Amino acid sequence: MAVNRAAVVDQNFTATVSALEMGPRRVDLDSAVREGSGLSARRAIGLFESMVGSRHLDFEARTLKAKNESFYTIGSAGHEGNAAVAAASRPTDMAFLHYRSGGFFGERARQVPGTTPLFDVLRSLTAAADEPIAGGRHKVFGSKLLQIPPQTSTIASHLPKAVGAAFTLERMKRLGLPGELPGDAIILCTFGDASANHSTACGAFNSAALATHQNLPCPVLFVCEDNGIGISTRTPQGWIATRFGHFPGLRYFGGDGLDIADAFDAATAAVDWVREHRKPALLHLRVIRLLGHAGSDVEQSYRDLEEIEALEARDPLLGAARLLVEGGWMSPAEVIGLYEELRARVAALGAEASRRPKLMDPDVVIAPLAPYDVEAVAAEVARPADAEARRAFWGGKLPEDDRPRHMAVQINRALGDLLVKHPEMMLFGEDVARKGGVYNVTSELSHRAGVGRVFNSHLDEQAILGLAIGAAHLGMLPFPEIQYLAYLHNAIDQLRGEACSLQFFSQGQFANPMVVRIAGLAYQKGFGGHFHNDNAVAALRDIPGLVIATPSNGEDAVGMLRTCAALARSQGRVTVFLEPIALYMTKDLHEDRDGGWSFAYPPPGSAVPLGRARTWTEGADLTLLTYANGLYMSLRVAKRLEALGHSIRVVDLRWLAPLPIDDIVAAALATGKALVVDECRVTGGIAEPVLAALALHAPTVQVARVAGLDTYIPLGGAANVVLVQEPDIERAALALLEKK
Ligand SMILES: Cc1ncc(C[n+]2csc(CCOP(=O)(O)OP(=O)(O)O)c2C)c(N)n1
Ligand SMILES: [Mg+2]
Repeated sequence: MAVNRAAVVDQNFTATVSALEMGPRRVDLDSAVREGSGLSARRAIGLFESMVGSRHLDFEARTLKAKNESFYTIGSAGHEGNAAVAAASRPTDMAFLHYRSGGFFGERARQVPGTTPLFDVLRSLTAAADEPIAGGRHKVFGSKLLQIPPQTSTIASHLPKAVGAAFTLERMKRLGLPGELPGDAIILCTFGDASANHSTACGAFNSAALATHQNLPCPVLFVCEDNGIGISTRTPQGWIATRFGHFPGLRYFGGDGLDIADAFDAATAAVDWVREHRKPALLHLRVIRLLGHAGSDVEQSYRDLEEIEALEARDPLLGAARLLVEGGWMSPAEVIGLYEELRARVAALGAEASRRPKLMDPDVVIAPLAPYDVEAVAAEVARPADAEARRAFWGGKLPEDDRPRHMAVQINRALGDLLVKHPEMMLFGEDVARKGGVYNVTSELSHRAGVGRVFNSHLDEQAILGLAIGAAHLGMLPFPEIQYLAYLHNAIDQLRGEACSLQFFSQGQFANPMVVRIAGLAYQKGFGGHFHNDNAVAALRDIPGLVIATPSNGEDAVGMLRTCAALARSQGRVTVFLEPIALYMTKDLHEDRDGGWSFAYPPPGSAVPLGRARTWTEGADLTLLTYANGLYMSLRVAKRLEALGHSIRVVDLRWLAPLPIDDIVAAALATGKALVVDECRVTGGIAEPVLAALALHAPTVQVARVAGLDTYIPLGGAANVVLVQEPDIERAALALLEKK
């Protein structure tokens, strides 16, 4: 049987401390703990207590795991020196933490009266329903009071939002917007050495450095907790210092995380530098990993015993104890007394934590995922903008006084009106500013609202969404734009893993409301190929809690955009607003110049309710269930079918998530026959859930579907053979009409 290294580390500590020789007793606790250091003895003792608390949490996690009462054993052992970063910073410096930041968490909590970090972590380990941040949904470090938003287990995915928050902190000051954090706050994020190689992390370093290059303030401190290894893969010797020692735009600080005085001095220098200069820096904290990657990790399969023992001899708790004992600040007995007292306290709290009720009710589990208070959203939609400001924004010419226009124009106006209504709204993405986006949807908005609010981002979708997440953490209302649906995928974890999970893992205490506008779907004429025509929505449909809006026309687009903004503002929700590129400029429906696809601008205050479909024609023989380009084609086909004597009901789903199930069922039952016209792919498209809903709730209805083939979309005319076309709809409709 493998030796229990936790027990070895534990015994090492007691044995080594007992054998220490105490220096001459000192009681001047406000003196430096070591000559030349800024760390006082008083503070060092406090830090040591936080470190010991963290260590006992790691031991207890394993003890509880052995009894099947804890569900997580990735710990902070060897990293406890990160407590020094908390000591050097303030509880108002928002911190996005690594899973080994137990020392930091405890030390920050020590600065805020009334907090119970040990019990909180124990309840997190045991998935207790009354754990204060995630309510038992994940083992996280998090606290609203401590400005520590919970993080997922995806390494590096929190770095883009840390940069986004830092950037926004300063942008809010420039815009004169009040914030929850003080004006001189900074943003912290911690992560491991292996994580520093991740492209997500590299993108964040780049974003921060680029801000410096552009003279844009971005007070973020990256803290790399370098233990030299990621699970079993070693980080090459010296890599972190080499990589970051001379990174343009990113100031480097290095500290020994095994020596609390040095760690504190380095952290203080780094924190103070970022606070004063409002620029990004990286603190390279050299630490070690004790007890393996997690409880289940057999470290000896990739590290020999000699090395493991050598690391254990460098235990940072021993280093801190030595400093305090040899300096004459604490006796070995006092150190061991503190150590044992904390062991007992953690054990008692652990026992209590494991007795706490667990999450058992599925409704309770998912309650924070997708909050929707219908009345609150309606009230937010109805809340008017300042009429004078609005008139000034539009130069005296209000959009509703104009003639009917196509969708691109109306989305532009809806965005403009939202910018007037929400001073905290920011709109950004690639080329959205002066160019007005690839399709002119945002033209003039930068000019009208100001470059501080509508601006171009650099070319990095993770950075765009990270900025949105970070900005929203600080109370802003971000409208990021992703240039094409195909280009969401290299950043989709920022939506799936991060944005949409935040309310779930914090029970709504933190929220990152946003409306992500994405130009997408297919049928562009003269501009083909897969990447500009992408009809794959499965990856979006899969994201829990995400709202997916697909307007088909200018009128609905405006009303839906208002609903999405209100959902964000009042419920903290995240929406993907998927704009069908091919319909942006479409003005006519049945014939040239009939103006059938141009709509008047709905005056502010009106909106399209979430998850409600729209019936376009009230036919009795057959229902066409569709959306976006499919709606446009279906209306044209319906007219031809009507000419043949058939009575066709055409319904626009408008929302792909949540789907308007009740409306779908009612519309299908009204005719007894339903053809789903899905412009997206057979696999993962919308016909799948629609047909499932009909099978479950309207089994008597005869159904059929037309959908795009499971393929990338080819260039030129070949696109038409893999995408749903009007004749396909017509053929399928006639077949269903004829069916007995
Ligand atoms: C994106 C992603 N890929 C893989 C993993 C699995 N994983 C968890 S921790 C880890 C190693 C991280 O090493 P490092 O950043 O050095 O942190 P450490 O655990 O050493 O503190 C890996 C690969 C993950 N969590 N996220
Ligand atoms: Mg590591």
